[in-house]
Amino acid sequence: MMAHRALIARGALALILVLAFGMSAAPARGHTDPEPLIVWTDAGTGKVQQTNPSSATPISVDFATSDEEAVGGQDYPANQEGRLYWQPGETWPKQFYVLIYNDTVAEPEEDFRVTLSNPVGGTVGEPSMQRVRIRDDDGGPFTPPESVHPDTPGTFRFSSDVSVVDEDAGVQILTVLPAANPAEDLVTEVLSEPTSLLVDAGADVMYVTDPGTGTVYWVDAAGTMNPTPLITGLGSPTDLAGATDPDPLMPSFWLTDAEAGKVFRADISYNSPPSLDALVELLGPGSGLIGPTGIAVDADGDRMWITDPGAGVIWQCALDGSGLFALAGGLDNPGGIAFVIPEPTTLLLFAAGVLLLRKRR
Ligand SMILES: [Ca+2]
Ligand SMILES: [Ca+2]
Ligand SMILES: [Ca+2]
Repeated sequence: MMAHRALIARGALALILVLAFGMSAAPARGHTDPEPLIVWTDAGTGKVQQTNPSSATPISVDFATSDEEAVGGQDYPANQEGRLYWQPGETWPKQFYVLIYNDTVAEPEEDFRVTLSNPVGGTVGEPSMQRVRIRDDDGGPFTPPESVHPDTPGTFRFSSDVSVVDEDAGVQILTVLPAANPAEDLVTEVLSEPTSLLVDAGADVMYVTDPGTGTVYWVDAAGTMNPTPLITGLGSPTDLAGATDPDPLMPSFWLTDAEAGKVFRADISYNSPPSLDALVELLGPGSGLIGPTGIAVDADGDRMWITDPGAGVIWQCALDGSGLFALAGGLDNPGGIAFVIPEPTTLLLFAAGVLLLRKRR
């Protein structure tokens, strides 16, 4: 159980690209394609959120000094201030410096503050202020500062709440971490531990697993989560995979239950609202699975693959669970899995080469 929980936490952030015709609630705009959205689950906060990857804009925040025991103009230049910018895609910390004056007075340590304000594209979190403690070099006593370590990820904040600088150093470097581009809640309800998402763009429906409560919910195109779960009573539903069945009125998806060691197929009826028509256990204890987590489905090829960190195995079987065998074994901790169709690079290069030869003639 504990092992499974750790595995779930590791794979907690599931990302999925929702194509234009999918879950966007935006009205159609003529013939232009609507912007895609990135939708993800966050098991830590219990949220299902979304953002438009094209909407990222520069973000920025001000910094400015103010006195404590250290006095601007005497111990350091007064009113040192500026603004830090992050362009879209820049997610790393930025640094700036403040200047220190060296005097000849024997004195105890002296602090001044540097504070963040006026955020654009995010909010200011903790630590929003860094105390700079000047250590005297003229024989005065020194008391080291006590540091606390608040950190509010996703906000503008200092890398630490306090730093020490020698009076004769002349300069102190401070580090600020950026806010994340803002996301909006797709689902307003907070779930226990949402992990995996599956989008059925054709049906404008999204499925969300919540291992914390052993349920699978569904969400409509407007982001409204049906309060009645689609599936309940599971041990720890971890991952979903699917492809619409040839019969569009009876689509299915496949899911793993890491705690129960099972793999299910869920058959859905798209009446209004969608409902679970049948939950079919395809693989369970005795099949060899120990703690299946990730799942990928190739509906055309009638195969699926399952990661099993408990067994250290990637399993392959038919979509009905038959013909199970270990495709790969001896793995340390296999987690996510995806089905990829490689592009025919070799063929394209060959064709380009032929064109080149013909031109040279
Ligand atoms: Ca001084
Ligand atoms: Ca001095
Ligand atoms: Ca001094």
